[in-house]
Amino acid sequence: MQKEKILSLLSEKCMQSFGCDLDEATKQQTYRAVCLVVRDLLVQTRNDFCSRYEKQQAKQVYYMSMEFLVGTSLHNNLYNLGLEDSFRAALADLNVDLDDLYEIEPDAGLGNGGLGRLASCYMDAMSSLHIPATGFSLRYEFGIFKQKIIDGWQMEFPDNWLDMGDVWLIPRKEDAVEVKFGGQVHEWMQDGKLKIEQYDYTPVLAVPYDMFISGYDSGAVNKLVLWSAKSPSNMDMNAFSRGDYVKAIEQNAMAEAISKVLYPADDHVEGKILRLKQQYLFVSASLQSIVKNHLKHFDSLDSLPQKAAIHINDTHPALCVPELLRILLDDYGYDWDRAWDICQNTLAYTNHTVMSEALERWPEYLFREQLPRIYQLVAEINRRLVNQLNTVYPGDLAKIEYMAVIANNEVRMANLCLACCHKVNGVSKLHSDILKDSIFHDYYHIAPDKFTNVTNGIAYRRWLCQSNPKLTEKLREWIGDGFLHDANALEKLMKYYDKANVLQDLQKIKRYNKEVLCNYIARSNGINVDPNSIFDVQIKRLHEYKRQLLNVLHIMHLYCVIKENPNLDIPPRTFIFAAKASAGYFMAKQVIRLIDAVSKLVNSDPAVREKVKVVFLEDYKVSLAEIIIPAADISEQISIAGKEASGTGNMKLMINGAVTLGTLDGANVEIHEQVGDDNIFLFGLTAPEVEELWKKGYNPVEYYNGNLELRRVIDMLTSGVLGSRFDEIAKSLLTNSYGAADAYMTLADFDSYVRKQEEVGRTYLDKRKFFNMSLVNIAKAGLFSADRAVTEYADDIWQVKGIK
Ligand code: CRA
Repeated sequence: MQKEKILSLLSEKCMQSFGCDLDEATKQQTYRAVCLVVRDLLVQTRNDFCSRYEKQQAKQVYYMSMEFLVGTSLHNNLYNLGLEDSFRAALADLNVDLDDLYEIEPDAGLGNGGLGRLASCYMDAMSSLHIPATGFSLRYEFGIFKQKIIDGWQMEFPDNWLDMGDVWLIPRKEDAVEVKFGGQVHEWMQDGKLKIEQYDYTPVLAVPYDMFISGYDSGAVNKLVLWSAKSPSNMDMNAFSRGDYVKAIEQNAMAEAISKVLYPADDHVEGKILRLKQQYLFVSASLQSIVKNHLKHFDSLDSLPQKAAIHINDTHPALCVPELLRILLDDYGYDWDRAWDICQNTLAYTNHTVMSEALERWPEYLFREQLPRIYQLVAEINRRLVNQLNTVYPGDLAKIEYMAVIANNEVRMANLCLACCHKVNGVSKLHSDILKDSIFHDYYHIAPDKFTNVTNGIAYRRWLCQSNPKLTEKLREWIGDGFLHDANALEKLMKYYDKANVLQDLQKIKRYNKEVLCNYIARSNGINVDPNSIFDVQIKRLHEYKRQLLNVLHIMHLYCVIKENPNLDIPPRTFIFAAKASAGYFMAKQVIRLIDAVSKLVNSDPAVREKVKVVFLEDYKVSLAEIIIPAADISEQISIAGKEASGTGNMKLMINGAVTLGTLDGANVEIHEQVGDDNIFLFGLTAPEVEELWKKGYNPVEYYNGNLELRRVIDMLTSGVLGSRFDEIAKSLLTNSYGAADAYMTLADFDSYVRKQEEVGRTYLDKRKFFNMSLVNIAKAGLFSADRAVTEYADDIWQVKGIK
């Protein structure tokens, strides 16, 4: 697009939206004008795309997810549309730097971590692959909290993203739908047919907001529909005229509370009523709109499975099962068997975790009270399931109870999905095997064909091309542009495996990205970091199973070693952490406090700080990850084996040339398969070894007693040398006071981790060797593209095709 054209579109927008001339606009106004112009371009492309797939009567994907961690959109959209350079040039005429506008944009943080970001990566990939898709979620007024660390403590602050982020959203008030909560169910016979009606319920309106999702160099634009909750009656006028103002707005506030805030827990659930209401609101509203859309183009819902693939992203949208059934039975008069058949063939489910605290279950009374009709249907699903199980496992009451949807006064959402969906997948080979062999084994036994694997993938054009332009430019020079469309073409880089000048260039690019990060760290933390040091990075949610603690214990060990021997010849290291802890997660917050204390100790000690620095970056989010990842040398993926379902940060770091230091967990296993033994630093127990050790009886005290280095650092936790004491952490490692002692086997893996870290240091001294490893990691990262993952979903689970 010509620069002049862009400027005239911007001028028009400025006048329309703010009543001012473009050259008088503030930076914020210019930012909004740019976004609005881009949005218009997306709408045009979307309209063309819709008419094409509607004409072909193509099957569509509906991706249901409580979370979409979108991050920022302007850069992504301009990049995908191929308009970045022309907008940059046009704005330069106005003395505006496009990068400054990028910085104004708040992250749309409508997710906690991996699962939410995965959903966004898949939306991007579906647009790039021309697959007609709609994502459904909630329009949280407050996304994931903003994090500040004050005296070592994590503090949470509200994230008012809509203030600026609303520019990407288009409301469709006329398409609002009603969702019913509570009340009673009335059943009666009429003309020989059973009729059902819910009465005395509380109605809540769900208002859709559209966000357009572009694909790379693609004629397809898909949309994310975010539902916002609203009370149907603005105000109780009777109460208002009585002077009872609080009562007058009560119902309003209660309804609107539903989409107020994202639940900030990752891999963990709390059975809160509000969360159940959130789930039902978005599920019911989305299914009503899917059904309506289907009937616009086809004459009955019989063809729903042929034209719609509805995907349940973890169990959060599991209410899709009874809600779709309800619509078919109550609203469209289907009989049970036919309705169940349609549900089965339309719905598929991805499991994202084996952590038992993340398996959603609802107290039965609460479920029945909030969703009386849905409860009846779930009870009937359960009755039929138990009958069927009685024939497969006659007399095995324990097994049948374990597999039931309702048992022990709880409704179990994973079993609901397993009982209904035609496909169930895990998110890495290891994780999918664990589902089959252990947590869902009994379901696997009765329906082995349901189970499949789709290893996660990332939108690498965001994580490599947009966030690491220097590397991308060089890659284009070395291997051509093929990789921009097909990540597998990165493999061509292997021909430079040993080319000195290429390895030097890789080193230079890394060095440049490290300087960018150093500047950020200096601004945010006031710490001067040496860009020649190894950037050793662990960035992800704070969770005990991810073992940030193992990383810190090793740093404490290094501290002791250097204090003992100040002339120790090791390459300098910068340990970089970024992580949010769920607000109510006590141990996770203690670990943040420990990282903070260790960083103060290390960074202020003249004998140590030349060799080791520790940095905790506040408020980890997509846009911060985009700065850290291109600068990383070492990617810490050190969860206890068997617990990290996949990980996706591991893939983002790999494709940017960081070398993984990890356990054989989640997708690390497949990263290892790709790069081979020589290009990864593996340590620790394997998943079967972990299981074995639990069976044998794990006693962390034996490790403490048997390893002086380990004992020294554990003792530091309670000695006060860190400025304050960390008794709870020490206790959690050595005693049973917080569940099993050392439930994540940090002590068992300590020695192996320390030795591997020594190897990392030695390897880095040989820069050529290290950048060989780095090169192989980039070259072999193609497998982890979201394009590959989405293609597998499309072929094996959804049976959809891209539109030519
Ligand atoms: N916390 C897993 O723990 C995985 C992502 C995406 C997680 C990660 O290992 O990469 O999902 N699980 O598949 C989850 O959210 C509810 O479970 C995650 O992000």
